[in-house]
Amino acid sequence: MRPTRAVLAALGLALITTPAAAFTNGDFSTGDTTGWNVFGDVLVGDLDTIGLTPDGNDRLILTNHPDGGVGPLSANPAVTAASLEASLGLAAGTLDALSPSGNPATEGSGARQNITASAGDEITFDWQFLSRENIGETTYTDYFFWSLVDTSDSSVLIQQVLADPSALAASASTLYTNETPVGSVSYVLPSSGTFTFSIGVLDVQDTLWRTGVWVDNLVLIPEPGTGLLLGLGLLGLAARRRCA
Ligand SMILES: [Ca+2]
Ligand SMILES: [Ca+2]
Ligand SMILES: [Ca+2]
Repeated sequence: MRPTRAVLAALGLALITTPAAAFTNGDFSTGDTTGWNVFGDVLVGDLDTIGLTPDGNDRLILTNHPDGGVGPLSANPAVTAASLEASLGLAAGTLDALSPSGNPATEGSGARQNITASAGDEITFDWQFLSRENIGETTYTDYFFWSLVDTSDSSVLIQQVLADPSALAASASTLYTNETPVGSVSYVLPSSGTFTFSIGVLDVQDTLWRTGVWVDNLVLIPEPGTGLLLGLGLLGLAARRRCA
């Protein structure tokens, strides 16, 4: 049976509005870490998990606990920086090199997920960094980073520290004394492929004075032209068939 113009138009609209690929469970609405490989102290929970007032929205929470008498928030403690580096597929020395003070990363936690995407697609996500480290601390520079590595040749697209104690201000958290504002990342992919997206939070210099991070709303936005052109192409095909 020949497809009707209406069917083809609907297909065209679907191509315009449906993302080509996406993060699995990027909003953590499953209430767990489905779709993610996690290492160390990582769990899904609302803001009360990190000592703030809950708002009904689950996030991915990563910490570098334990710290003194405060244990991990999940069933698992933070792992050594060397172990985390290997688990996230990062080159040896990456986590020391990222340390804002240059002092060594000691222990932490992280998460990773592979995504397939095209050049021009945009990765976006939200985050917040909370810590018992002092505001402006320059020795024990606990930090939060994200990384994108091409799985085909292990080339690094970006490895970036998103927060450290220099960005802290006072917090109302019952678990951490200081926090950053909520941050948002937006990154347009320069190439197509399959990429390992990873995030992590590290203790630096010692394993004390805890830090926690939440991450949420991970989205892969298709490059605007692709879907639109496909959709318009199908509409054009439908129109031509109708006239034939
Ligand atoms: Ca969420
Ligand atoms: Ca620790
Ligand atoms: Ca620390």
